[in-house]
Amino acid sequence: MIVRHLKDTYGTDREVHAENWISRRLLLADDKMGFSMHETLIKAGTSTEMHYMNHLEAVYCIAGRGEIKTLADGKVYPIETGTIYALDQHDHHVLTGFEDMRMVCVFNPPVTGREVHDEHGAYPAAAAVE
Ligand code: 9YT
Repeated sequence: MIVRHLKDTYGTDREVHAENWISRRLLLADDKMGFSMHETLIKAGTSTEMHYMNHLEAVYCIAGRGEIKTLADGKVYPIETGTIYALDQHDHHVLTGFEDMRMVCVFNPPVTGREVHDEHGAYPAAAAVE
């Protein structure tokens, strides 16, 4: 069994800092669960364009407020504590935090922990498969 705490990621290579967010990777590919699970802090006042062409991602908001816009159709969905969104169509989107938002993110296939967003706001496929 694997037992970890969020604080075990602080200051380690499981904590990834980007301009608009901090991702703390609780479970990664080498944990062999078939998915990865992260807690991501979206910083207040930021908007981030993302397009995970190689992954499915579900995102559950446990604190804060914001919105997500799907770029294919221009629809905007409010996000508050208790909202989940699932990018089941690899949806190209923009995520905006009105406040700091704490999000629990699950990726299938799992990320390895080494990925950074490319110019499309995606993580590469090759690095995701171990
Ligand atoms: C919500 C979202 O997709 N933020 C970008 C970071 C990503 N969730 C990650 O790597 O944890």
